[in-house]
Amino acid sequence: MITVFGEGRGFRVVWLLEEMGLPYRLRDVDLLAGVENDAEFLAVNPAGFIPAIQDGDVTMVESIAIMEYLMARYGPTPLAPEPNDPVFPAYQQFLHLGEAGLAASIYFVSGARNLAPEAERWNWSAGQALEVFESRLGLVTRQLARTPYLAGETFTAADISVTYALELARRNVEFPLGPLEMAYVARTRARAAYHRTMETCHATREWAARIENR
Ligand SMILES: N[C@@H](CCC(=O)N[C@@H](CS)C(=O)NCC(=O)O)C(=O)O
Repeated sequence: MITVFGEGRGFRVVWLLEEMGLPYRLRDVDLLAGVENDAEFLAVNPAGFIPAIQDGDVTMVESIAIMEYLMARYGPTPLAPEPNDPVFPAYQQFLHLGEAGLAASIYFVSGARNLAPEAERWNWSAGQALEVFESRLGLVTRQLARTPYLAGETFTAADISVTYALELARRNVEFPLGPLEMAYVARTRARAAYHRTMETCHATREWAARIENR
């Protein structure tokens, strides 16, 4: 049984597990309450960030690396096109751009806007992170003008990676997504596995409901 520690970007991992139909359990990690007293979690990830997984003897962090591990170990799966598939380069690029370009940047904008002291909310680094997010988002928009999914005609793990980042931007910093991205997110969110993921990820669900009813 695979254990996923923490939501946040763990949402991607749970979504992938749901898409692949693999058994797992989600173990809550409350970052806001602080992890210093959560000895079980700190034994898994002494650095204290989420998500982490345990799969038998395997312990891993980094949501994209975890997804690649799960697809390689328990695939093959259409969520990960083969290297000789013409869509593979786009798949690989957007799988990583979803975290390294998009989520990693907007996460710090979100921290500044939602957690920082008032005077720090619009600081220079948050502005730089927002610019990085916007420039990378341009690549997503360009691709979505050509194809319904980031690697072409079919949904892949790159869409899990990027959808998570777009949802984070929309919910946490009220980033105004354009019509192509809004239609794309509506498409990826319509998947049955996304709905099951939302059922499991109660903290994400509650946070999303609070924002959407605001
Ligand atoms: N690149 C990592 C980012 C992990 C990350 O920053 N997670 C956030 C929550 S989604 C976190 O644990 N933040 C608290 C911390 O870094 O101490 C991934 O994709 O898993």
